[in-house]
Order: sequence, then structure tokens, then C-alpha cells
Amino acid sequence: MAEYTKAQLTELIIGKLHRNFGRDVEDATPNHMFKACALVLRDIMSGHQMNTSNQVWEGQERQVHYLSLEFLMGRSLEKNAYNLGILDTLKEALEGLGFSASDLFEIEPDAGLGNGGLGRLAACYLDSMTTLEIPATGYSICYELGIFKQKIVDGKQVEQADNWLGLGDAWLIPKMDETEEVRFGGKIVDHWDDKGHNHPEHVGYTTVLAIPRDMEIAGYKTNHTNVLRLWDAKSPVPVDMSLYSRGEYLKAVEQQAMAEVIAKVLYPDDNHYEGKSLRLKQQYFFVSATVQSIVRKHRAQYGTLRNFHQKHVIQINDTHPTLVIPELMRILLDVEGYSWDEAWNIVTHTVAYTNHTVLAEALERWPQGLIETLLPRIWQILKEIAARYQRQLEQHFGGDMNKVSKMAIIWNGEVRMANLCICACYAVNGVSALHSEILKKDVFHDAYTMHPEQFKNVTNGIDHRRWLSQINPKLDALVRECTGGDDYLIHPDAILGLEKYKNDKAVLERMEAIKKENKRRFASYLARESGVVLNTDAIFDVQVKRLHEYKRQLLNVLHIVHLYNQLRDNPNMEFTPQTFLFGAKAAPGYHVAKRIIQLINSLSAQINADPICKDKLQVVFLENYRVSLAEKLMPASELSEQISTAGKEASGTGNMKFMMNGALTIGTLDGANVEMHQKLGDENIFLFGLTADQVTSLKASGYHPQDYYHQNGDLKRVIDQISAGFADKESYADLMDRLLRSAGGSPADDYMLLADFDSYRQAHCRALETYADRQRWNQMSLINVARSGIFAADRSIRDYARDIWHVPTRE
Ligand code: 26V
Repeated sequence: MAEYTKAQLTELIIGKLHRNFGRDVEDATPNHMFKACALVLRDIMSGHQMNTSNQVWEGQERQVHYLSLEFLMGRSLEKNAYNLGILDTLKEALEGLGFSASDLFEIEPDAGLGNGGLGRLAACYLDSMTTLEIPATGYSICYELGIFKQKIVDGKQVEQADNWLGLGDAWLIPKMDETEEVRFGGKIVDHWDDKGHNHPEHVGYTTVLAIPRDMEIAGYKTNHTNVLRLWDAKSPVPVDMSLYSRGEYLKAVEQQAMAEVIAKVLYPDDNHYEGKSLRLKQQYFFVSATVQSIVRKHRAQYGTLRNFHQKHVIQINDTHPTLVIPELMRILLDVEGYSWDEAWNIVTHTVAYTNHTVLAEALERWPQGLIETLLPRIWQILKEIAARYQRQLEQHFGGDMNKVSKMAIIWNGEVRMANLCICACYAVNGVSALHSEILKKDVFHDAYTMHPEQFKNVTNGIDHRRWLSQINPKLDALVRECTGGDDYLIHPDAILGLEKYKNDKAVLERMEAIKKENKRRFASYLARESGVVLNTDAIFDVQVKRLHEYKRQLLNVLHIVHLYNQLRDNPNMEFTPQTFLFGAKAAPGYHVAKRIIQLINSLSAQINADPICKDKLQVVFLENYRVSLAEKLMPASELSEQISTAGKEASGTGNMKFMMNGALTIGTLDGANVEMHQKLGDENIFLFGLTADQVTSLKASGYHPQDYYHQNGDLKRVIDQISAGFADKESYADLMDRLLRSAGGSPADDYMLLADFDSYRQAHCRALETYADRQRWNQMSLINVARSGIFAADRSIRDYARDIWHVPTRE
């Protein structure tokens, strides 16, 4: 690792200020300073990146290409400086120049190019792939607008555009000379040669240029540097009023309009599919540019594509990049002139698929008409893939049309992306042990019986350098002291060394002191930002994640109302002070989710204004939950709410961030909670609720939420109250009705809140009893941190490298 002194960094920063902004330090604004620092770090990383890329070329190494429509990167300045090993020196240089480093880090906008878990996972994986010295490239779209900014106005969510590029583009390096062309629309004209081979010609298409804007990714304690390639869309022609032919003029207008809109905005839906034509354009734009770029470099190096699958693996993050399959086929068939079988062999040894959800409404099914008009050649190839697969299925299942129809790629005028992935990918993985089992047992059961060896599990993980060491420096220091240094940063298992101190009173007290200080820090941040004053003597009970019915924020609300009732009935009861924190964005079109946000705010107003609750019960909705807010919140959290209906949350990754920061989990046996429980045992986690199997059998035998309503007086009272509404007189009968009555095809209480209510309430009681025994709580907290090593993304990436990618890793 290259070392930089304070003097050197200072000089480099001043140089950037002069050359790029024509400023001396004295007249540099914080924005100038931020950009200057980013440019200095970018230069350092670019130097490393060129070396990495030469090594990969010379060594003819196998490369990983991670395709994802989302990378939720958050901020980069502090992260890059940390990974480059120059964070302290940079801080000193900045202070020397009269700037506060922490203020400067705060002005960086989050790169919010993702919705939630899936996008943040991709970002954590880039860090680990690079740290483990895997030759890897991430690919996505350079959205002009990231995930919307959330404002709460009169208790309701209002979305604002997130224009992050003003400052955020300091990290991006445009590579005009690596521009690719992507074609839409038009039609295919067949040309048969004398040997009977068809040479399809695409005519009348609209072209969009894909311009790479590369973001360098530094690894930790290594010079290995990878790239996140973000494609920007541009029109190939300026609209020229003087174009004499009407046809050309309209074409130009059309090309410009199509190009401008493609990279405009990230779709803010999470776990909900809508067949929007612009979304399909984004997907194809992104995969076409990416495949062309990989192929172009490969051809330049090897002169042939015959060994393509030996040198590359393409990992597709959910089905969103699935068109990479027909697109690679197109290039091998139409450009290289390979036979179908040759091309198919290459494709099916290159592509691997990760599934991230079992929710039926999230499965992508594109109308065939849309694909046909927008991507005529891709449509032809899809038809051929589907037809061949269909024959295979019929043979394998002996004409059992029930199975064949379920697994078909094209059916009833729709193209099913997950089935296409199953058909073409050499590996298919879920993201937690339970989720991968559900894929095999249920969602993809028939495919599993055909090719059991195709199905794998890779449990998710998080970047523990960011989510522990960087955001929680006091806990980081304690881990270092107890585990004999910073080895845990590259060997996350070493955190286990902390467990030796589980009976050490001084260490346990320090755990508590660290948490207390982090709570105060968060409280003072929140007071500064929003004026909300948190009770830091209360337990911080936190549920932060996207708002979705299956995640059951509403169950949390039911329980809080129940607590409130207890207090009102008996204001002098013994009551452990509790502060409930929520943070969640709702997809703008998801009405029910927005109503739940409004309900939380309404409840918050009611409780916080009620003198009975003073210093006892508090409910706060944190506006605009995002990566940089999570970084402040995780270290301050004590109870982590992971309460999805069992079987619905593929993995969860927030659960891991809380655990790593010493929060205890109250949760269902869902997603990665199951593996947390395995590591922790019953005694170090607060489990409740039905298991995934129980959910399935209760649904099968007939679930009647009304029974719980009528049998549990506390529950009935809570539901009736919410229906009536609080002081603001807004009724939430609409939400409560969903729990009690089926409507419009959706069953009553589809996510079984009422079935789990009582068990949830009891788990809270256990948590509070434990909290009262501080030593025990601190010990559990320590054990949680100590055993969190398996949830490091480094472990996940080693799993991918060994079981799916077949590439070597560092150490
Ligand atoms: C995403 C989108 C994005 C916008 C357009 C429509 C659409 C439709 C479906 C989806 C699927 C998102 C799936 C997802 O985010 N899954 C989450 O992945 C996390 C990382 O593996 C995992 O921890 C969460 O449990 C899982 O819900």
C-alpha cells in the first residue's frame, strides 16, 4: 500500500483546487473542498486500477461481472480514504487547511442508486470482491435521480427528486471512447445465404448511446482496485431543425427523446413488478451495453469468443438483468456467426442467477407484445429458447402439462424472466439457508427435481468494515483490544475472540457505555436536524427498512398501541421507558404502505403529546431513511425489529447490521434470522411467531383472523382504536379492515399479524425483563457482536467465489 504524508495530501488537494476550480484554499467553499478531495482519491485509485487491469490482462485471469440494476453506494469519501489507509492523514490535512473533516464528509450526497436490501447488498459485495482481490466489475445505470428523498408533510410521505450528481459526479470518470450503441424498435429482415443460413438484419431501429461513467472501487489494505461501470444514455444525434427530410428529423427527435429518459430515474418500487415499457428499456439498455463492452474487451485480448465462458462469469442480481441471456446469444449468433448449440453452450456456462424474493407480485413477467416491438431480434431468440426448453420439459415430465406450463418461459402471452434464468443459468442461488430451501421445495420445485446440482445457497452478508469499524469507532476499538488487533477487518471470524470476555464485568460495562454514548450522539444529531428530542434513558427499539406489508410495521404499531393502553389504564404502573424508532420509504404507488406511514405519524403525535407517556413511551418516525442515516442509527440501536411473516423475507441484511452493532433481535424465524438464531441459541435472541411451515399449514387449513380478534380483548381494543383514529381524527379503518376481512382477491390479514400478536407481545416482555438485568443484556449484546462474523460480506463472497464463480481469493 502506498503511503501518503499529511504534507503530500495537502499539496495534492491544493493542486486540485487551483487547477480544477481556480481557487486558493482561502476562497474554497466546502463543496470545492469536497470535490478536490474526491479528485485526489480518484487519481490514486485510477493509478491502482490501471495496474490491476494490466495484471488481469497479463494473467489472463477469470473475471466476475456483477450485473445489477441497483447499487446503493451511499457516501464514498470517508470509505475510500479508509480503504486506502489514508483516512487519518486526510483528516489531518483537512483540519490543517482549516476545514472540519466530519463536516465535509456530511456534505457528500448519498449515491442512492438503489431501493433497499438488494441494492445495498450489491454495494457491500463490490467492497468485498475488491478486498478479496477478485477481478470483478459491477455494472448498472447512471441514474440522474436516485431513490427519492422522503419528506413527511402533515404525517404523509411526499417524494422529492434526488439530484445527486451535482457533487456525486466527482467520483465518476466518463470514458467516451468506450461508448456502446444500443438499438431499439425497428424490424428484422431475413437474408438466407446459399448454405441455408439466415443472416437477420435489423432495420429501422432507434439508437441510444451508452456512455460509461466509471466509479473506482478501492479494496481494504490492497492495491487491487475494481470498477463500477455506470451507463449513461445519450442520443447519437443532435436534433437539427435543418434536416431536410421529414423522416430524418422525426427519427432524430425520437432518438433524443428515448435517450434522455432512459437514465433519468431509478424505479422506486421494491418487491413489486409493473410491466412498464421504460423499465424494459432500462433493462435492455443496461445489459446490451454491458455485454457489448465485455465482449469487445474479450475479443481484443483473445481474438475469439470460443473461450468466453472460461474467462468470464456473469452474475445476475435478481431477474432484472435477465435479457443478458438473449443478448449474449444475439452477439454470438449474429455477430460471431456461431451455431445455436455453440452459442448456447457458451451462454449457459457463463451466467448465474441470484433470486432475492419469493413474493409472487415481484416476479417479472413481460408482455410478449412489448418485447416484440421494442426488441424484435431479442424476441426471436427468446421464442427459440422457449420452444427448445418446452420440448425438453415435455420430454422430462412425460407430458405432465401442469408442470410444463408452470416452468414455461413464454406462456399466455408473457415472458417469465425467472424461468428463463432457471433454464439458462448454470447456478441459481437463494440468499439465506431458509430462502434457498423454499426455492427448492416450493417456488422452483420442479426445476430442482430436474437439476438438483444447479441450486445453491449463499447467505447474504454486509461490509463489516463500513457497518462496524467505520460507523462505530468505540466498538471497533473494543473489538481490537479484545481480539488482539485489527486482524478482524480482513478475517471477520476473528471477532469471535470477543466472546472470551463475556463474563468480564469491565468489558460488559464498556459495551453499555459505548451504547449509551452512541445513543446520545444519535439523539443530538436528530435534535439538530429535526428538533425531535429523544429520551436516551429509554430503550431504543428500532424498525428501519422499506415499508411493506410483509415486513409488518403494522404489527409493531399494534403492539405499541397495546402498551399505550396499559399505561393509560394504569399510569403508575412499573414501566420500562421505551422509544420506538421507525424509518421507511414507501413505493410512491403503494397506497397501503403510505397509509401505514401516516398511521405511524398519527400514533407518534398522539403518544408524544400525551403527558401520561412522558419519559416512558415515545414513537418517532425518522424522515428519509437512507444509507447515511443508517450509519448513524445502527450504533445507537438496542432492540432490532425483524418481524416479517415467516417465509417472506428472503434474507434481510439490516438484521445483520444491528447484530454487529450489539443490538438484540426480536424476530421471527425468517430469512437470515434463522441462521442468527442457530449461531446464538434461544438464549441470545427474542424469537416469536409462527415458523414458515406453520404459516403454510395454517393457511392451508384455513386462517381466520377474526377468531383472534374476538378471543383477545387487548387485541380487539387496539384494532377498534386504530379504526376510530387518534386525536387528529383520521380513521384507519381501511387498514384494520384488511386485517379482518378479505377484499378484492386478497385474503384477510394475508401476513398473519393477528396470529403472531400475542407471541410478539410476550417476546417484548422477555426483552424488557432482560433489559432490566443490565449485566445479562450486555452479555447478550457482546455475544451477538462476537458471533456476527459469519454475516460479513467477505464470507458471502468467498462462498460465491468457491461454489459458483470458481475464482481464487486472497489468503
Ligand atoms: C425490485 C424491483 C425494483 C424496481 C422495479 C420493480 C421491482 C420488482 C421486484 C424487485 C425485487 C426486489 C427484491 C429484493 O429487494 N429483495 C431483497 O433482497 C435483499 C438482498 O438479498 C434481501 O435481504 C431481502 O430480504 C429481500 O427482500
